[in-house]
Amino acid sequence: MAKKALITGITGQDGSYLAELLLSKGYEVNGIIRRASTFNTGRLESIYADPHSGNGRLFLHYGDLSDASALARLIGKIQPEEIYNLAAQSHVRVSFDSPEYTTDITATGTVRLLEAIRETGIKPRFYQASSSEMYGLVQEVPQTEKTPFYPRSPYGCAKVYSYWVTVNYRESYGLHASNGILFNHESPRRGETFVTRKITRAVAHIKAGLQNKLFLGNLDAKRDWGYAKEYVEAMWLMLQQEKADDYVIATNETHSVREFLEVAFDCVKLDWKNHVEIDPRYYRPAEVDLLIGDFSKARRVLGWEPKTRFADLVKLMVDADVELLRKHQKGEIPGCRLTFLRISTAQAADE
Ligand code: NDP
Ligand code: GDR
Repeated sequence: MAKKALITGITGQDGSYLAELLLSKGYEVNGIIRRASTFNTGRLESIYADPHSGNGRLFLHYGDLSDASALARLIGKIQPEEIYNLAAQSHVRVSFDSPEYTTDITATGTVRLLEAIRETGIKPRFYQASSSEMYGLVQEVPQTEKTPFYPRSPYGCAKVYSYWVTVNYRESYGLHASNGILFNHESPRRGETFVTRKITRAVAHIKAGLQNKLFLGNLDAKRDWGYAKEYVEAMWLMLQQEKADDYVIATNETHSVREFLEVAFDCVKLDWKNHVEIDPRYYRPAEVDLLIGDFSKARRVLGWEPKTRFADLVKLMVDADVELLRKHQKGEIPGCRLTFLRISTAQAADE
């Protein structure tokens, strides 16, 4: 019998990479998706098979982290051995505009899921997508599993709650529950309003003559940027350990947004200074200035370490956006496949 996993946030950047990883390891993968008026399963296109073909091991179910009864029903029905909680309102800037909603999904959503697990009486292993945003205002560098938290946004505060409630359910109920404290991780699948992808998309458009200016906020912020595809392996490794625990996943390198711009524009032989303008709209009421993670515990216990370093990551993302734009311009993005997927996932609701 294939091991069963349940992923919340499967349609996001990390969810799609994790689903691919688990399928490659022989798992049956179940994902919770939200009903949306627009199509939100694009990142799963390459791994989705029509459930009627009988071949697929990826199953999508409608649900929402705001809907406790649906969560309990799904967990009871699927009986997963592993649950990965990746769903969140994950945009830090947006969390200042929608603090209550962010708290409901990114904080309370986690305890809803944990309670749903308790209600069903099964004992799956549980992964919580914790974040380097919990460190917020710099207390020490590099940040480790022992560095105190000082969140600087409603998002960061919500993630601190989820971190602690995960620890609490581990200690109170003996649940195998682990926090991955992941530092920023990026890829060609990164959401288009996060700064890295915003830059690499703009680079492709500017190079093609479709855009001239790129408006950004704070260029001085420093982040520890890694490659998402490698980070989901760490999530899986955490749930394979005999004992649940909390781990920093990072590269132990930090770079400013300005450095990201320099390398990205350099990939297509352009000077970023000719194209970037500051728009204070993108400033945050409170900023996280410096993140750099010490992943030595993950290396020691999980045998995990990052392979893709900063310049290679930037190049990989620029190349992907240049290629994506080329395909769009040539009409090579297959529309009919998208329609097919939309129909199939709609049918998943009737399971
Ligand atoms: P994304 O923003 O790409 O994906 C978020 C996912 O959550 C999407 O699938 C989204 O669905 C889903 N979601 C949002 N709201 C709800 C809801 N109310 N109910 C159910 N699902 C919902 O995030 P990433 O893949 O980048 O990140 C994954 C997780 O890891 C998040 O929790 C994020 O906060 C955290 N994290 C991310 C880091 C990063 O650098 N990427 C670093 C550290 C932590 P839909 O497609 O419908 O919007
Ligand atoms: P972050 O990522 O807030 O670290 O959260 P983001 O890419 O949004 O910002 C990184 C830094 O860039 C600065 N910045 C801009 N950011 C955006 N989005 N848009 C801009 O125009 C812009 N200009 C400058 C920001 O001020 C910030 O300092 C991400 C998310 O994936 C979280 O879910 C996750 O938990 C953390 O990473 C770790």
